[in-house]
Amino acid sequence: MIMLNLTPQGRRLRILCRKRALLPLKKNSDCRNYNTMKLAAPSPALYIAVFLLITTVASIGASPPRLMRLPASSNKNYLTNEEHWFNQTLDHFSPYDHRQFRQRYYEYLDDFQTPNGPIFLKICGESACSGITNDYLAVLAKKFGAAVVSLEHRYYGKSTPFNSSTTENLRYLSSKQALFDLAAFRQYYQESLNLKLERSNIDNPWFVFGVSYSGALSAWFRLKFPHLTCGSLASSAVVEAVYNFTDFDKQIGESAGPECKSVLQEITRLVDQKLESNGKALKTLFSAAQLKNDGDFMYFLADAAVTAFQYGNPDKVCIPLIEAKKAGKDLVEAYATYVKEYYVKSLGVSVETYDQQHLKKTTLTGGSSDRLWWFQVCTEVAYFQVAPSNDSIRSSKVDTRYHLDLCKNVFGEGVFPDVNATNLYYGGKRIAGSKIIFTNGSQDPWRHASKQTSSPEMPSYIIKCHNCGHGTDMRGCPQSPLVPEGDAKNCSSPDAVNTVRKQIIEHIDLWLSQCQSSGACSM
Ligand SMILES: *[C@@H]1O[C@H](CO)[C@@H](O)[C@H](O)[C@H]1NC(C)=O
Ligand SMILES: *[C@@H]1O[C@H](CO)[C@@H](O)[C@H](O)[C@H]1NC(C)=O
Ligand SMILES: *[C@@H]1O[C@H](CO)[C@@H](O)[C@H](O)[C@H]1NC(C)=O
Ligand SMILES: *[C@@H]1O[C@H](CO)[C@@H](O)[C@H](O)[C@H]1NC(C)=O
Ligand SMILES: *[C@@H]1O[C@H](CO)[C@@H](O)[C@H](O)[C@H]1NC(C)=O
Ligand SMILES: *[C@@H]1O[C@H](CO)[C@@H](O)[C@H](O)[C@H]1NC(C)=O
Ligand SMILES: CC(=O)N[C@H]1CO[C@H](CO)[C@@H](O)[C@@H]1O
Repeated sequence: MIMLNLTPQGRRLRILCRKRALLPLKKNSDCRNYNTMKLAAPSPALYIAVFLLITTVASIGASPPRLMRLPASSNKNYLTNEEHWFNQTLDHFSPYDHRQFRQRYYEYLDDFQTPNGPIFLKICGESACSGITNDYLAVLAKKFGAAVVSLEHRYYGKSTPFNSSTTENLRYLSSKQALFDLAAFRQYYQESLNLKLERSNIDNPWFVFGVSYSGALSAWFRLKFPHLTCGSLASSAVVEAVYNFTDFDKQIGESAGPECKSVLQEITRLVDQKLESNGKALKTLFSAAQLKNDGDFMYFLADAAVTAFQYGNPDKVCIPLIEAKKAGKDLVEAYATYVKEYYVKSLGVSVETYDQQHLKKTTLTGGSSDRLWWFQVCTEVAYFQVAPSNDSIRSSKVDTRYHLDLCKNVFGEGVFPDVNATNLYYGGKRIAGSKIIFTNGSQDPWRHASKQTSSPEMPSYIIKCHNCGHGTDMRGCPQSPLVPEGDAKNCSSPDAVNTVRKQIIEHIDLWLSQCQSSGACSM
């Protein structure tokens, strides 16, 4: 019943043991042999024994909303973008509903030490997953002789259960369903590999990885399915659902520094005034006349600055604005230039993604991840990026009401996030997991929704440098455009990144070997 196509070119599975010079070598072997583990208690319910293989040409999705905006637009940025598919359960929590949908995944086996090497599950988050990105995970896969597999998040990209995204159709879009997808996929893939290798009841050691929302999924996967993975790297993982996320704006102020912050605040004051006197001309200046709602417009302007800090490009926004201030130039015009030239043109962010009229559209298009992520924000995690009452950078128009109105306008009456329930389910910053590495970038506003202090078996590292943003450990600096293999040489302190990477390698090495010696992932 299972059709396998693990090695289409037949050349990928290697028998040879590779040297991994960077790992401390133990005993007298020149490569660690991660023995297979016996499955502790295979749960038949988890096994998905069906999948189909369809070849379609990969398309590059539109830039995702709010959290991650990384355009990985060229093929050299991927280890692979050859698509594979399998049939996933639509509702994991209903005993009556047996509907399925096609979920897309990728596999990269070039570095795999067959048959017993580790399997790295790279979790895809809130955007189309167009392949396995060539970030620092590529380096880790080489070092550990690992296979890399990656599953597209349900509803995003081509893994769409329905042909439109009405609020009714979005009811199975949640992190809880997504985690179960990963568990089912993990079992399916292991089974496929065993069949391919003509063996049964064997588990390779698995390790999960993710950045940002998928970083949270990575931590939560280890929390909820400890028997299915030896450990987790949760990079810039937003594990705490936050209702009024005022720390976000505060961090932007800290990342900007006093001089840049005060210019940004002055711009917000001027913009707020102009919005009252001649809003239309103001919006036209920013080429954003389509944003009829003032809140949408102010959110757009706030996000344009945020993105520079979040992805390690603080100088792109601060230097021209500070210069304009010193030269006595029109600050609103200077900011409009930054927004149009850098945020829209260079980063490729579309003004439309801020337009609630656009967010209401339920037809499936490349850009529909905006609506999808907002649905997750409006139902589970909030992270409402509201202006703090004192000393804020963003306009006070971007408040709690704005976000709640958006949720209601875009998805309908009664749609709002129950963050308490989310944090009750996962534990938030008090997550009671084990063998999870948390990493954060010092300049990243999202780190305040992450776990920034270590606890037993859950080390937390912060990478401190001028341009260390979201996911720096995996992606280097800056993160857009993507740096192949997460090269850290352009981080203002490569040492800060390399020190944390060394720790990551040690944890992975230790936990994989513990997995091996205990004979089960969960120990
Ligand atoms: C997956 O589901 C589709 C649609 O229901 C079905 O046609 C196909 O046979 C399934 N694939 C496998 C391998 O069972
Ligand atoms: C979308 O799906 C519904 C229900 O499955 C179906 O009735 C409808 O014809 C589909 N529409 C399109 C455009 O495919
Ligand atoms: C969020 O902020 C709003 C407006 O300031 C306030 O009314 C509300 O109580 C806050 N909610 C929480 C959970 O902090
Ligand atoms: C408001 O922010 C300013 C500047 O950071 C600070 O000096 C002041 O103490 C803050 N006031 C309150 C009430 O928090
Ligand atoms: C969420 O929890 C906080 C703190 O325990 C409480 O003050 C608040 O009322 C709760 N909110 C809801 C909507 O239950
Ligand atoms: C890294 O920095 C060098 C020197 O400043 C520059 O030429 C290069 O384009 C930068 N690379 C990236 C990916 O930003
Ligand atoms: C491990 C670590 O460096 N944690 C720090 C992360 O950032 C917070 C807030 O700045 C500090 O309090 C932690 O010590």
